[in-house]
Amino acid sequence: MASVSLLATLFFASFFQRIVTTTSTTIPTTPTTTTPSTPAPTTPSPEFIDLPDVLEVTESTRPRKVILEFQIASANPDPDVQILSITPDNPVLEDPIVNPTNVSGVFSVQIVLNGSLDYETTNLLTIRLGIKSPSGFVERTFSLSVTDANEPPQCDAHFQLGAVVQVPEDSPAPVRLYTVLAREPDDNDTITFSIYEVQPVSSSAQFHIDDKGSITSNQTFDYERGPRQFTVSVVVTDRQGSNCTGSLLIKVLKVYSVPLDFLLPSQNVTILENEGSESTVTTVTADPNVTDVRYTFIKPYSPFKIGQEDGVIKTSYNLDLESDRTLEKSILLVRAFSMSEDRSGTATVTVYVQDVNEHAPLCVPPVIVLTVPETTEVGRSLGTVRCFDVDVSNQNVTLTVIENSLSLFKFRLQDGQLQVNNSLDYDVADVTNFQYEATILATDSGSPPLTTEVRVLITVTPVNEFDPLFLGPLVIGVPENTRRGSVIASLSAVDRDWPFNSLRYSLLEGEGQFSLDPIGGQLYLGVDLDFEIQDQYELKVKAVDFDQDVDKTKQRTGMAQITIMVENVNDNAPECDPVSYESTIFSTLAFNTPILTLTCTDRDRDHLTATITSGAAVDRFQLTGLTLFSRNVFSFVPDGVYDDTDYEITISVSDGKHSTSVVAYIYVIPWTTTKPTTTTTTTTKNPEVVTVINEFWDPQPWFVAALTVTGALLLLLLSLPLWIKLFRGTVCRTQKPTEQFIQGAETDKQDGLDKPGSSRSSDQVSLGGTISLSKVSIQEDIMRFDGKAQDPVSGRSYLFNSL
Ligand SMILES: *C1O[C@H](CO)[C@@H](O)[C@H](O)[C@H]1NC(C)=O
Ligand SMILES: *[C@@H]1O[C@H](CO)[C@@H](O)[C@H](O)[C@H]1NC(C)=O
Ligand SMILES: *[C@@H]1O[C@H](CO)[C@@H](O)[C@H](O)[C@H]1NC(C)=O
Ligand SMILES: *[C@@H]1O[C@H](CO)[C@@H](O)[C@H](O)[C@H]1NC(C)=O
Ligand SMILES: *[C@@H]1O[C@H](CO)[C@@H](O)[C@H](O)[C@H]1NC(C)=O
Ligand SMILES: *[C@@H]1O[C@H](CO)[C@@H](O)[C@H](O)[C@H]1NC(C)=O
Ligand SMILES: *[C@@H]1O[C@H](CO)[C@@H](O)[C@H](O)[C@H]1NC(C)=O
Ligand SMILES: *[C@@H]1O[C@H](CO)[C@@H](O)[C@H](O)[C@H]1NC(C)=O
Ligand SMILES: *[C@@H]1O[C@H](CO)[C@@H](O)[C@H](O)[C@H]1NC(C)=O
Repeated sequence: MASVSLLATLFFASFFQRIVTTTSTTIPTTPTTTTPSTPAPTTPSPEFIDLPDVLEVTESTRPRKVILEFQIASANPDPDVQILSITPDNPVLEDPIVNPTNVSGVFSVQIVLNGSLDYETTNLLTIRLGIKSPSGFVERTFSLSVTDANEPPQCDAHFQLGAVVQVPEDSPAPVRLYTVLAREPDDNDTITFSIYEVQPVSSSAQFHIDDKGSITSNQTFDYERGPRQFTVSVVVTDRQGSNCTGSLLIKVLKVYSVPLDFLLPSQNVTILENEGSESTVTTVTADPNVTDVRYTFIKPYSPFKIGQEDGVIKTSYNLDLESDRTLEKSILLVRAFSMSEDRSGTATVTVYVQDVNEHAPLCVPPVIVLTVPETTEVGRSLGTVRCFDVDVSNQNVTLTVIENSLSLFKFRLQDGQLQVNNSLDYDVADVTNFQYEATILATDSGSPPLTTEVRVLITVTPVNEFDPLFLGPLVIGVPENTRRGSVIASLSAVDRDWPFNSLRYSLLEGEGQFSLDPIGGQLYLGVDLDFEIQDQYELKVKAVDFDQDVDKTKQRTGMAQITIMVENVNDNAPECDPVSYESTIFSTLAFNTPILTLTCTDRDRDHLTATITSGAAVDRFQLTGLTLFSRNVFSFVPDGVYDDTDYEITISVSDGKHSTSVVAYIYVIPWTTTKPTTTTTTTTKNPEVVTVINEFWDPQPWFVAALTVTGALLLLLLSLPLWIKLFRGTVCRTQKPTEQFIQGAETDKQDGLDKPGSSRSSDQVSLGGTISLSKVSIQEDIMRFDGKAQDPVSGRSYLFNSL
């Protein structure tokens, strides 16, 4: 600085000297001493014509300017006008210029300023002029009054042209650079200094100039980084606004000093977040040859601190990226400096804090518990799961549904929305409690990934969707002999709603005749059936389900029309009316001519068959259907074989199960030419019935009685051996009739009737085909015959009406 000031002062000094010198040289050193010439007697002496006494000239009048012009008269064609003296001595004027005018003997004289006038040094000059001519010498004096004018400040010429200073870069701030030299010529005027331009413009703020013209910079210069030269332009202004300008070129000089180097001038360090406070980040090391190195951060970084002596950078506190994202990257500038030597250096440490996957995703809601009806349609939303991850780097969360075997394919996720993917059918047997369980797994994108589970528990409530449906058969056959109170059918209906087939049965129509077990569906018969009276019943049944919906009142009904077909059972014996027939035929009656036809019916409409059961008649007659025909094998040969003429034919009419006996009395009229031939062909017409009235003997009652007893005894006596013989021969055969007897007895019992057909059979057997009449026959036929007798001689039997 001192040197700069000195330099400037020297300049100023030389400048000043030059001014002084110049001033001195401008002063004419050889004042002309005019010697008045003696004018010629013949010629008039020259004279000044219009020279003023006082001439005012402003000090700002430029040199070489004509300040005064006047005329002289002279007879001499070449008058010599001289400035004889100037008081004070000052070569301020040039030699006067004399020119002739168009008037003879009159000349014009011009006074020209030689140098500058200065009011401040000389404000009044006295000038002596003289004209020398052969005719004489004339002298006059006039005053030059210098008037004051404002003069601009005068700047140091060197500065005006552009001063140059060189500044070492290590100069401490504020740096004094230069003092502007400027002078105010006017006595009572002052000057001010100001900087009006700085190049580069960006550095304007750092330069200042004080009221003494001293230029300083309040910043240090940096040869490496900053601009290496600046131009500062200064204007010096007086109070009148006049100015002078100049500029200063500042050149920054590089200062060579040995920097303190780091082993690693730039480091990239990556650490993990949440490692706690005081965890070591890295160590910076400067030149190990320098012993007293200290380390410091150029500016403070709160998350980190540095060991002043060892250069170990540690964390100040636990660095958590989740709470402060700016920690991801920090650039630390470390300054190392030596305390003894004036050396320092800077290193850059870039610290990257890496995210650690510490937080599992957070899901809302944390669990999904829902109750939905089983009819919830596919695609229906069951809720939306939103998951977030607070970790900085792995905020992508993927959701997946994990289903168990039961809930497989039941649910799906679409943009976080849990949807029904398949029917949530309640009506399946293998769902326990009707709850579907699944898990939504939220996985973050960290490594290793962290997961969060969202439990999904969907309870499905039943909906009564299906009507009960009756299963067949809807037509039920029931034998008519089914007992009242027995189960005739088990109705069953199905219902696909779970719990399956929880149904109650009831009768809509047919109550009274039938009853229905509401639970088991058993249909009970409530009436006695009789096919012959009513062979069909119509029932209307109903099945109502229950407990198949959350709303217990939601029940469904299934109905069916049941037809009970009464099946016919052979439970009636054939009925013949009349039970006794009479007919008289000729012995020659053709075998294919019906004798009589039984009028028998069966209420069960069974096919009836008739069989001749009385032995004697079996080989004489035959039955075709219910029609009796003669076999035409009678032999009436007088004195030869002479058949009976009266036959009592017991016929059993059977419907296959039950039988009824009828009796037919056939009287055969022997024909003269009795020959079992086909002579009856002539009698194919309806036979003529001839009633033959036989005369009979009518003895006294006592005689009849006695005779009857005698006959009976005789007959008994005669038939005893025969009976023994027959009995032996039919021991085996008697078994059958016994069975028949038992069956018959049962049937009779069932029917509640007491038909003595059995005794008749036993009679037939015991009598060995001899004609006998059962009590019933007698009773039935009592209207016509009430007596029977046998001729003891011929053995012929007779029926008689005692009336
Ligand atoms: C100073 O200047 C002012 C105007 O500029 C003038 O009026 C005054 O007379 C001056 N004084 C002197 C001592 O020259
Ligand atoms: C005019 O001034 C110059 C110097 O400035 C000087 O040399 C010269 O003699 C002067 N002329 C007269 C006539 O004084
Ligand atoms: C001489 O010249 C001046 C101007 O140059 C003029 O005014 C004057 O009239 C002239 N005189 C004569 C006599 O020509
Ligand atoms: C330098 O001076 C300017 C203007 O006064 C100011 O804004 C700046 O802060 C100063 N710089 C320094 C380093 O003092
Ligand atoms: C100096 O003065 C002149 C004339 O008055 C003016 O044009 C110029 O702008 C001034 N310079 C400065 C830097 O003010
Ligand atoms: C540090 O990382 C930056 C950018 O990632 C790279 O440009 C630079 O070269 C690295 N420095 C070191 C010392 O590895
Ligand atoms: C330290 O000094 C040794 C020997 O004087 C020199 O070889 C080495 O380069 C120096 N190290 C540094 C970093 O300047
Ligand atoms: C995270 O998700 C966004 C948008 O969905 C995607 O652009 C990005 O690549 C994903 N990032 C990773 C690491 O998967
Ligand atoms: C949805 O159901 C379909 C079949 O119905 C199956 O193919 C698909 O995988 C299911 N989707 C999910 C996510 O379970």
